[in-house]
Amino acid sequence: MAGRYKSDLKWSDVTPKADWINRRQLMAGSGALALGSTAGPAVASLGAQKTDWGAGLEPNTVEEITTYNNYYEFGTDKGDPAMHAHALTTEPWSIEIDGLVDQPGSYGLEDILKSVTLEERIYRLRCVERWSMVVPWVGFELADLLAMAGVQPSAKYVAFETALRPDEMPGVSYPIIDWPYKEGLRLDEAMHPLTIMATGLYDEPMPNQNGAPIRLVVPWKYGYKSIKSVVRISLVEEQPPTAWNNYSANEYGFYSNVNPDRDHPRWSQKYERRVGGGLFAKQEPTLFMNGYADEVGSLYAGMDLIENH
Ligand SMILES: Nc1nc2c(c(=O)[nH]1)N[C@H]1C(S)=C(S)[C@@H](COP(=O)(O)O)O[C@H]1N2
Ligand SMILES: [Mo]
Repeated sequence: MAGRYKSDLKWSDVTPKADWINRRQLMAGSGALALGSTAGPAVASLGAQKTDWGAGLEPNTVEEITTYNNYYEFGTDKGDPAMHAHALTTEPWSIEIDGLVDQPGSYGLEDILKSVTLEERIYRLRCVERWSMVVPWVGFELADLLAMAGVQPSAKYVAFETALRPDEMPGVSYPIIDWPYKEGLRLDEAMHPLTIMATGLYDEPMPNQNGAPIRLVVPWKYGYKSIKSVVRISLVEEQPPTAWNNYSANEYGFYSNVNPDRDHPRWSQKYERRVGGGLFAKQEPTLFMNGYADEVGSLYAGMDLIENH
């Protein structure tokens, strides 16, 4: 498609050797940082197809990506998910697909994975809190999963829900948001080829703290739209309620497209800081649509993006 970034580079070609060493230490190391439930030095590579997405972007290290997280079900500190998310049971896993679809039902992750092609997608991730990263995700297009279920013409939006497991998620005993974590997209956003369901990163199964075994990734929106550990996908006619919008609608809009011109009521969104750059990392200008405006700008033609923030 037009606007794809062109390159033959894979993350392993552009990741400095020090990161490899980091990563090997990590994998040989503590269970808290284990990569997925079968983690350990013998974990098989996912063998994801390399793609053109993300050429020229240098990924953050696996250590940065797996130790600086937002996953409030496991605590609100950036280090909490790495400490606690190992308790999440990720096998077996299924996603309930319901609402306006031809084939509603429970879709086993194993079965889903038999009928999709895993690709590596190196994407920028921009959190509404102003930090950013670059992550080499492994996943497949959400459109492929929606096609399996058969979207009916009356469907206009897609709603997502994270697992709610009080026994495994220490964070849900605090009523920070109205659990389970919920998100939503307009159908055309969900069908866009940039929108993926990710099952891994750095060519390994998804670490629990990053949303194992399967999470949404929508790179042109603030990170909170990219809901983790998805157990339900509903095709609906009306704009669905979402966790952060319910919490504070003026701060967190339904669209949440990255936009340097629409400040958060409590801080400017003009700049961001890349995780891993050290205490004195310089700020960089926030990119409109997180740098993906060429691909997705047309989805919002004619819309007031301040009002529809
Ligand atoms: N279920 C769930 N999904 C979630 C979150 C969360 O707290 N719970 N945090 C969101 C936020 S605010 C961000 S920035 C990203 C962070 O993804 P990462 O930890 O893989 O970098 O996950 C998003 N998905
Ligand atoms: Mo975030």
